[in-house]
Amino acid sequence: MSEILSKISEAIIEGNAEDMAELTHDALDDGLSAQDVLDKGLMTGMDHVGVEFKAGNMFVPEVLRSARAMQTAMEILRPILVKAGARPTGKVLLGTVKGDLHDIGKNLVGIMCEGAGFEVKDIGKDIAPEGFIAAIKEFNPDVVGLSALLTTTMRVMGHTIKALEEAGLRDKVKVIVGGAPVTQAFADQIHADGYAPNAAAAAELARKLVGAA
Ligand code: B1M
Repeated sequence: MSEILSKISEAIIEGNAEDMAELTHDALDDGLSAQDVLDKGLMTGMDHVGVEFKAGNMFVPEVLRSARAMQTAMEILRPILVKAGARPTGKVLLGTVKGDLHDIGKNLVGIMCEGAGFEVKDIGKDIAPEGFIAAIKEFNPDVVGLSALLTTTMRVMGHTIKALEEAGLRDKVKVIVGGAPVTQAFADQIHADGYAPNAAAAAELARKLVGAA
């Protein structure tokens, strides 16, 4: 890997948002493509963060710092990637379901999906089924991601999928679900198209569902 890509990857792992804009511009000035900066710099760093977080060696504040550093670079790369038509993977709509205010994991899913080439619309937390329906009609996503962190709000994922059926939208989108209490068995029970245990797996699953992986 080139020195500048290693520095970018390290800055992600260290959560160094301060130097990220300069590093990203340096890489582009060196002639690297935005896609290479994303795949070989940012994603390499984020993959490492994902592994360390899962192993219990990194904690939420550190992961959030890494996520911020990623966002700083993505603000520079996003317009270039869009202009270049790089990996037009598809569109992902994301939200945490009604009654649930946890959004840190959902935000990570959004970043990983962006990194995987999706256009992402994040409609926030505490989103009622009608909120998802309105956003689907407006944004026309390929994949809808529902997040829930509470055993009490998990069931709202099922209500949301039912509401999509009733609104005649269920066949137009793939629905994926995730969050700490959610399991594959639960996803099957509520007729979701897929379940992912973490943000990287969610992006990978979304790519699979749109036929990009
Ligand atoms: Co709350 N909380 N919380 N909380 N909170 C939990 C979830 C809890 C397990 C803590 C505990 O008791 N041990 C517990 C839930 C118990 C249960 O239902 N079984 C709990 C509770 C009870 C509550 C309140 C009810 C507390 C109270 O008021 N009495 C309350 C509920 C508020 C509400 O939502 N209505 C509450 C409030 C809060 C805060 C607001 C203070 C804060 C949230 C801040 C925020 O999100 N902006 C908070 C926090 C931070 C937590 C813990 C400590 C951390 C959650 C987190 O961000 N983890 C949590 C305990 C814990 O998990 N250790 C806890 C880091 C994040 C990166 O992981 O969100 O799991 P996570 O996301 C992962 C995966 O789950 C997955 O990918 C992510 C990254 O790999 N994933 C998806 C998530 N969404 C996905 C979607 C996908 C695919 C994968 O596809 C679409």
